Parts: sequence; C-alpha cells; structure tokens
Amino acid sequence: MGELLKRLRKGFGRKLAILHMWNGWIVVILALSGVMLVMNYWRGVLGEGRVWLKELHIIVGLLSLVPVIFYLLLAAKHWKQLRGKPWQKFNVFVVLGLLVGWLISGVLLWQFRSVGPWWSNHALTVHDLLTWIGLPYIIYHSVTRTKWLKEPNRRTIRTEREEKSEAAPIHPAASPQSYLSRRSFVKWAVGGGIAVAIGPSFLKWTVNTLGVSIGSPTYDEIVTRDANQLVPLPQPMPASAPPKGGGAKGDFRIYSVTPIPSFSNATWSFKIDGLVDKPMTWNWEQFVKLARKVQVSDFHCVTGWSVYSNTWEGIPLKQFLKEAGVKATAKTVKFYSGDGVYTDSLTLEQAQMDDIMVAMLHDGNLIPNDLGGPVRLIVPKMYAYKSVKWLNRIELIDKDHIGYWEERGYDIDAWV
Ligand SMILES: Nc1nc2c(c(=O)[nH]1)N[C@H]1C(S)=C(S)[C@@H](COP(=O)(O)O)O[C@H]1N2
Ligand SMILES: [Mo]
Repeated sequence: MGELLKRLRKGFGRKLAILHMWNGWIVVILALSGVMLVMNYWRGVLGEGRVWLKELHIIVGLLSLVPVIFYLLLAAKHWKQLRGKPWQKFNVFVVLGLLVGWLISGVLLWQFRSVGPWWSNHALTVHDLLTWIGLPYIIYHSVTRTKWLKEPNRRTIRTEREEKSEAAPIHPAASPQSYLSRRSFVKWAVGGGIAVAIGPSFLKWTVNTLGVSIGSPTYDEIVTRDANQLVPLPQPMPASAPPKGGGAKGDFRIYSVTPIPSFSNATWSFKIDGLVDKPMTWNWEQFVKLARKVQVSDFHCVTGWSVYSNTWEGIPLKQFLKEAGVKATAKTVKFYSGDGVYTDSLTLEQAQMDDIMVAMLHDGNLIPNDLGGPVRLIVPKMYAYKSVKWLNRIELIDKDHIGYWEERGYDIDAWV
C-alpha cells in the first residue's frame, strides 16, 4: 500500500492536472446531458434519444467515482500544498461534496424500482438542488480559472514543467501586492459580470422552460392560468370540494412531448370505438353530465417525483368499457391524447382495475390544460407515463399497442 501510494505520488503535479482535466470533462458531459434530460423542450425533440441520453448520463455519472477515488489517494499531499489557501480548500470540499452528493442521489434515482418512491422523491430533490447550486458554481470556477486569467504560478494544480519554472517570477516589475490585487480584481469583475449577465436569464429560463420544482409555477397558478375554455364547468361532488384526500401533497412537473394544447367546446370531443358493440361520441355538454366518482390516490413518475393523496373525480374506465360493450375479440385498450401524438395502452385485464379513472377534476378543480385537462387518464398503480394527458379517445383493438414512451425505451411493465 505504501509503495503504491509512493508510486501514485510520483509526478504529483502532472497527475493532479490530468485528474482535474478528466473530472472537468465528466462534469461537462453530466451537466449538458442532465440539463437536457430535465428540460421539457428536449422531451419531444429527442424522443427515443432521451432514453439513450439518460443511459449515458448514468454511465458517465458512475464513472465520476474514478477521479474522486484517485483524488482521495493524492489528497493528503494536495492538502499540504493548500496550506494558507482557505478558498482553495473550500473549493475542494465543494467539488467533492457535489460529486459525492450527485453520485449517491443519482444511484438512488437509477435504482428507483428497488428503492421505491420515497427514496427517489428525496434523491431527486437533492440531485436538483445540487445542480442549481453546483452548476453556477462550476461555471464560475471554470471561467475564473482559465489560463488567460490565471498565471501558472497562481494555480495550485500545475504540471511538472510549471513546477520547475516556479522560481522564475512572471511579473518581476510588479510587487506581489499590486500583482495580487489586480489579478483578483479582474477575477471578481469577470465572475461578477457573468453572474449579473446570465443570473436573471438563467433564473427566468429555469422558471419558464424547466419542469423542475424550484421556480416552477405553483398549483394555484397552474389552475388559474388554465387555457381551456369549456362551459359549463362541472359541479364538484361534495367529496371533491373540499377534497376528501385533504389536498394533494407534492408538485406536478408539467410534462409534454408536444407544445401544450388547449381546448374549447368547439374543439373538444371524446369517443370510445374499435371493437365495441356501441361506439359512442360525446361533446363537452354531454360529457359533463356523465355520472362521476371520487377517489384518492398517489401519482408517481418514473423520473423520481410523486404527488400524494390526489382527490380525483371522474368516470371509472370500467364504466366506459361496460357501457360500450367490449367485443370478445378485443385484447387491448388503446388511449389517445388530444395532442395528436401521445398514446398508451392497457391489457383488457389491467383495464378492469377499479381505480383507473377518466378524470375530470383534481382536488375540486377542473383539471387545467397544463396538467392534461379537461380530461386525463389516471392509472394509480402504474407509473404516470400510463396516465395519458388530454385523453380524447379510447379504442379497443385485437393487437398489442406499444405506447409513446415504451416505444422509446421505457419499461412495458409500468407497475409501481
Ligand atoms: N399526452 C401526454 N400525456 C402524458 C405525458 C406526455 O408527455 N404527453 N407524459 C406522461 C408522464 S411521463 C408523466 S410523469 C405524466 C405527467 O403529468 P403532469 O404533466 O400532469 O405532471 O403525464 C404522462 N402523460
Ligand atoms: Mo413520467
């Protein structure tokens, strides 16, 4: 062990420099892929590529353990070099903390099935939080430390050649004092400038484009800004308002693979067809008159977030199937979204579950268009990619149907 350490520490400066470079590239790949994974915009654009991107993110994320381990082997010596440099020590702590925090929460998210929703929910919060703190920090760190700003003799990580030439002063004319203050002035000016320049737009971009919980619209805002225009509004049942579930706990992230659609009485309709005895079509005025039920259930997304105790009011799927009369040849229930793109399916047997609902109200509110309203599917026992938003058609077919995300690599088995 001692021999190994000795060998590792040979050419210490160069090794530290290589480690720093590799770590830098790993962080760049993780940051880019991570931001693309969380941005709604890329959901529709990437399609299947999104699942590959997620795989890449996981593999590179696991690889980030390698530089961390190598660094820890060299840490004792590096630490000595950092004597009297508290900010650089602080930086080492921040970077190690970020990497280890990302890694642990990332592994939990990757293993969402074995760890269950509670752990994935918390892991996602930590992963996001570290990203919104860590990304600006790392961008700042890289910008203020690029070569043109920082002479080799100010860096603590440098190559052997730089170490050898250490003795030669770079600005012999300037006194160390004025040299230092000028350098740090430039550094703070550039760093501050960048923070001022991209800070607000970064925040606004977070609010507008990302489906993340930090800075995303509140539930009340989502309900208030509902762009659907349907009359009459359904009268919530007593169990819905106030919601018998006590009000949902957690935040929905607004997901869509298309631009978010909205509907009016003129553009909305609902139908059940295919292998049924009585194909049926409803307009909004007819649909609001259908008898509804109320249920309380949890909602889990595979990416790690959940919303608990939702009070949904709507028509049980079973009811539609019963009234339309499913033909003996039917095998699969296929669901269509009014976005024109998204579909999913259940086997006839799965479709008999009592808690599957064609939902119209959530916690006493007509489901807003951001959340898939006026009518969406709810399949509480399965991951939410089964819960088709803007549901407008149920078709019974005699073949299998592979849904939008399943076709792009999501598990056919969506059981929570
Ligand atoms: N039409 C449509 N339905 C959809 C999706 C979608 O992109 N389009 N995303 C699914 C996924 S993966 C999840 S987690 C939930 C998200 O619902 P929310 O946007 O109301 O939070 O909707 C599901 N239904
Ligand atoms: Mo999801």
